[in-house]
Amino acid sequence: MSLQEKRQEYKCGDSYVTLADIPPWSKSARTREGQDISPTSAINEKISIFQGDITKLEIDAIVNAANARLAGGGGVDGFIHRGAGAVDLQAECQSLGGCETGQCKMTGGYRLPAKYIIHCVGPIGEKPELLASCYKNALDTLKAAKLRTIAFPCISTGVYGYPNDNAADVVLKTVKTWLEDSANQAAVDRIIFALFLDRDLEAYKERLPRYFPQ
Ligand code: AR6
Repeated sequence: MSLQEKRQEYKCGDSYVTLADIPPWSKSARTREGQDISPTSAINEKISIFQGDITKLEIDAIVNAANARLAGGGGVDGFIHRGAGAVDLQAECQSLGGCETGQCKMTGGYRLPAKYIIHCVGPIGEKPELLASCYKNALDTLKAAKLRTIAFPCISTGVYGYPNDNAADVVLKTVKTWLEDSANQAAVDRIIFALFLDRDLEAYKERLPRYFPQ
């Protein structure tokens, strides 16, 4: 199926967002913060922030903040199931036998603009190692599948109650560490932080210059 034909099938119609619409962090405004740390210039090409609905992104994979039964639910999980076409996605999810906290499983994207969904089960409450494990496992899964673009919602910070600011620190540290491995860095084109709420946008804007100085 050509891209034009696939676009006709998107449940979101023509409100999809392409990678070309999302600048990398390297093109975002420079700030004076964090200048005592050496610039992470190559890595800065590989990350972006995007405020909005993750289900609109026309990229290789979007991450779902799922539950252990992979049964669908509210929050971003609800958006993703509706955007994919709930019946088809639910059938594939049911065949997977659930997923442990901190782990992930991949499915097709169905009628989403994204080709695949990587379903991560985040911790309930503040458990930094399990949250970090979600992000690392999703990135390893992306790389193993030879996919190159991915977007993450703020896993666990909604229904599962992880404090937003502390989660942002865990996420940025984990992603930075993953990207510091040169094979990982070469394997991906873009890691997008899809931020739905203003408070998360603020948390990331405040921290990005510290973790990824320009
Ligand atoms: N795009 C991007 N981010 C979104 C969207 C969206 N369309 N919608 C919500 N968010 P949550 P959790 C943000 O509660 O805390 C479900 O019922 C939201 O603002 O979706 O990991 C599952 O089935 C928040 O910042 O996930 C599980 O049972 C973030 O996504 C449980 O909730 C995560 O909030 C998982 O809870």
